[in-house]
Amino acid sequence: MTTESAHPTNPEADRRDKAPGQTSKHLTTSQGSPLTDTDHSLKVGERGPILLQDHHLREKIMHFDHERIPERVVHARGAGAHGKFVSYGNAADFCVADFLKPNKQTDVFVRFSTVAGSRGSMDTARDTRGFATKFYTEEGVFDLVGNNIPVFFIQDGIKFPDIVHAVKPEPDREIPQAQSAHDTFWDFVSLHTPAQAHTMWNMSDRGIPRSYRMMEGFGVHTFRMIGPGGKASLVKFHWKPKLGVHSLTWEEAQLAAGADPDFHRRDLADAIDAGAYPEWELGVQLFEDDGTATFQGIDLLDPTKFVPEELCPVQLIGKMVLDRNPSNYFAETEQVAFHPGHLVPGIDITDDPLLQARLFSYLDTQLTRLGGPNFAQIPINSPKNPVNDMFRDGYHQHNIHEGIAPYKPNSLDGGCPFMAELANGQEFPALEYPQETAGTKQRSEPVSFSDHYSQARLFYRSLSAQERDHIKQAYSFELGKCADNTIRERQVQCLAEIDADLAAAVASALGLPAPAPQQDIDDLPLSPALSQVGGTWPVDGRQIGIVVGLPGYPQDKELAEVIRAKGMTPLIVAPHGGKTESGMEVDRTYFTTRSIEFDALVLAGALPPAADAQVPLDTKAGAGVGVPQSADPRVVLLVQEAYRQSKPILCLDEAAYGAVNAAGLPSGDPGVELVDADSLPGVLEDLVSRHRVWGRFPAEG
Ligand code: HDD
Repeated sequence: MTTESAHPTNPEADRRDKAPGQTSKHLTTSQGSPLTDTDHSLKVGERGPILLQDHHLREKIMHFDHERIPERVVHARGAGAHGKFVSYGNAADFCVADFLKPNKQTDVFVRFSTVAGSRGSMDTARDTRGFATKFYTEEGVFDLVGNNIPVFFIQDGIKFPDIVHAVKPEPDREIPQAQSAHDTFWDFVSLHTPAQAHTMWNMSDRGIPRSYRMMEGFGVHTFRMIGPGGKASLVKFHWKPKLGVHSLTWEEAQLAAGADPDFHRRDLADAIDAGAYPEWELGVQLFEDDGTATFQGIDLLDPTKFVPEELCPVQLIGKMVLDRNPSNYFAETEQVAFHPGHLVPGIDITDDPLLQARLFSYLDTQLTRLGGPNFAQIPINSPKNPVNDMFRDGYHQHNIHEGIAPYKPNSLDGGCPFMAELANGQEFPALEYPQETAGTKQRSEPVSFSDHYSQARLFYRSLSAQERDHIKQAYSFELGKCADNTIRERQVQCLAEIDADLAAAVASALGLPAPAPQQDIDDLPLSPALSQVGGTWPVDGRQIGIVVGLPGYPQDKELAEVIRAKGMTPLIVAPHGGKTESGMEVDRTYFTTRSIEFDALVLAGALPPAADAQVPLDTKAGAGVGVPQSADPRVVLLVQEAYRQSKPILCLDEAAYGAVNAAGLPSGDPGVELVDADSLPGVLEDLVSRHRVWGRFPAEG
């Protein structure tokens, strides 16, 4: 925790304090002329018509009319942050990239996103998340434009418009927004079966991350790294979050979509404001570049395949910390333009046909989105090293180029600029590996791309029983939203090729017969690393709701302090706004909050009984005779939701336990505990570090 704050639990107030606003002396026109009035148009008399000569009016409205730019055709909804990448130096053996030299520090900007929704859609949609990183290296910009899922829907970029048209809202009524739970999506993916592995990941908990801070990132494709002496290796990039990989429950995701559609955006910004800077380690899986682009039977050029970590461990080569929020969303997060072809010497592409098509798409899309070819001059996109590209003119040209000879060769500019020299011992530019290539021009699918099911099966079977239950529920929900029975049947048939039990559960939820598999699918060795259950992780920035009545819990200040000392963020939740008796600001009221905001609840002191709630209450009495049996219905709802979402609920005394009873929770349930003030911090940290109380709801199958 490093940031000093005047409002430790209210980053919103801090943000406003910090905002510098406009700094010049006067309000001016865009040409700099001082203005004396911006509230009234120039009119004939007090109540007469407006004059066309009112330049300030026309200029102000003209600029406003053009404030929006086209949103990204995919990944329109996103959140960004600045940070630093520090290299461990151990990649220098296999990659000559300057930013991977020992202890080298490089500025970065990261943009996280959903894929399908529009710019104003909710953060918690079930979807893949984009994880795009811009490294401003001394050798130019390197963009790692990845996702939080290591496989992709399609194997060739020519199918990208098809998958995107299928998942986007149906074109007649433009619904549903930001959802894959509709006919056109499942129509396409059940026919185009290479998509089955990616959809399986989407239906898993990975499709609804708890936080951008708790997601892995993957480069997806195989890239090529050039080492000293020109030795090439093939690599897959990984980002490993310090906080572990965690997800929402489906109930939380749906609740947040209404209660806080900006859930992930807010979470990232709040954590950075609170000094809980998110961290990831960058890792690579390294493969020999022996000309086959194959590893243990996996075609490394097929982007629908991943390489389990058990077969090829991830070597960690550096660490990224995000420590600064953007100052202006539009200028930075909206205008940032990534491109998988923004590479630096030492990192090159491979023949993955999805990657090759991407190389065209990302340049092309910016022409429409950012209004011309000079988008690299927008500050967030500009390399931090000198640029001398000899490109000239075009819309939004910001540079005033000197000289008269922007061409090569020239003599009028003394032959400048000169070409870069090869590094010592280097026989070819480290940006362009001299890969041999030959073949017949053809449109075809390689045989090694034809297995569409065995990795989906490997993924499903590697998960815990609870995670598999979530997958069954997700398919049942999504296909349950499809109107066309043929599409449902066809997708359930695809599931039967993956796992009979999964197919049977989903078929039963849809009221369909369980189909038999029609293909022989390989049983690949399982990959326990894929499961998110088990283990403990740091609790930095986790939100703890301290639920109190008013005037408050006598030791609420001390309680908040011990929670903050553990790196978590305490939030006082009280019946109404204001302060508690000890002077703690109320962060959330019973009216404004829902369980989605908290990773755990601490119920402290006597909470208001139902009678105080001004709302009739029909509570179920639970165990614990002798303590209050009723509570404010909004607290009851909070407790019940937190319970269903397998979150810890700790009560500091018998009085607080009354809300647990009123919520009808079974006594002695894991993670619902009566604890004393001394043991609370330890118990809370232990429970929150496991992300959820997994033992509360044993899996069904
Ligand atoms: Fe893409 C944006 C990731 C395949 C075409 N893509 C975009 C973003 C991410 C990805 C993270 C958002 C970047 C940002 O925050 O600005 N895309 C991927 C991954 C893919 C992938 C991991 C497969 C492994 N994409 C892909 C294909 C194509 C595109 C095959 C087209 C042939 N993607 C685009 C795009 C976008 C984009 C249309 C929209 C906005 C933009 O580029 O700048 O060009």
